[in-house]
Amino acid sequence: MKPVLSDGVLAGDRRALARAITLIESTRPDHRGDAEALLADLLPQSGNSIRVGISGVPGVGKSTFIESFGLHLIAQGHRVAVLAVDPSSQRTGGSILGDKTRMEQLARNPAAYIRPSPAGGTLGGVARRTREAMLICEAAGFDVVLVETVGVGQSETAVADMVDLFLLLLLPGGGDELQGIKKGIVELADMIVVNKADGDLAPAARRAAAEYHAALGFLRPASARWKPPVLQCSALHQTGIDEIWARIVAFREIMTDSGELNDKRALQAKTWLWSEISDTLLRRLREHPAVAERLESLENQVMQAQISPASAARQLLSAFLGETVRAED
Ligand SMILES: Nc1nc2c(ncn2[C@@H]2O[C@H](COP(=O)(O)OP(=O)(O)OP(=O)(O)O)[C@@H](O)[C@H]2O)c(=O)[nH]1
Ligand SMILES: [Mg+2]
Repeated sequence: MKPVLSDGVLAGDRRALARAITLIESTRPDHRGDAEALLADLLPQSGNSIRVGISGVPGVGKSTFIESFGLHLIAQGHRVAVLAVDPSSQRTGGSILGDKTRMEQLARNPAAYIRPSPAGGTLGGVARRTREAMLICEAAGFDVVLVETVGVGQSETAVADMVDLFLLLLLPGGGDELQGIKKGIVELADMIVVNKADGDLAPAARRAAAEYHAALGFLRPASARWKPPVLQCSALHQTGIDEIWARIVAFREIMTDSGELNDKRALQAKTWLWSEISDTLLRRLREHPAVAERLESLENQVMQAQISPASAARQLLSAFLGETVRAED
């Protein structure tokens, strides 16, 4: 049976959209087949958006920024979906929902769709469900997808791996360490925005922007055609927002014309394929009775240096595959 759900999604029906995302987020094994059929239906209609990742430490103003930025885009006729990757979220309904007070207007706007991070699970699982939700939102006609993540390390890499442009929000003043930004995150950014450039904080924001501009000069940009700019804004007072969007549009134009955007998405899809394979293999391996039986004891022996990790791995793989895995394999 062809899932009619996909028709509802394609027609832009919000309830169908919500149900579709609930289906792909389901961890019930018997839902997975329906979810894959739905995605197969929708995949040809996906991809027509600009995908923007937004990250920054707690309190930098991500929610406030998404509210201002989203409303600015909607005023220009865009339709904006907001998703999140936050595997640490224990809060019911994930992080964004509890945030709806900060995104009050956006949450009420018919041209916006806000979906909290899928609750629980590994980063890999949460990232997969967010990627799939992104495709569904695109099929439903959202032409801008914002993927938020809180600046806690690994999740930024996962988000950078699923978006066209990764935007890092920074606080006025202080270097990376002072701001609690993990090593390597600045390198992921296609655009840096110093938020809270208003009132008493304006001079500090200018200084921070100049410092980051200088620091980026030492990094080799990911693309020869795009040097990550350092901008300033006030999410609270809605200043600098239009400039940020103008740069994102410019980025998309340059990257599309050169073919780099296509290449990037193709590579991301390939990476996604391999993470699906390794996630499934690892899960099956752990669940395999002959492996499960020996796992704990071998782990302990490795930890106590009684057996080498390589040899323990071979024993577990042999148990899993039902054939001997030799050192030279
Ligand atoms: N002065 C000023 N304050 C801001 C600005 N943007 C956000 N804030 C304030 O900073 C605080 C944190 O803002 P949020 O938008 O909740 O920050 P967040 O990054 O979403 O925080 P988490 O959800 O905890 O990760 C709030 O008190 C905001 O009002 C800004 O542009 N200027
Ligand atoms: Mg927030």
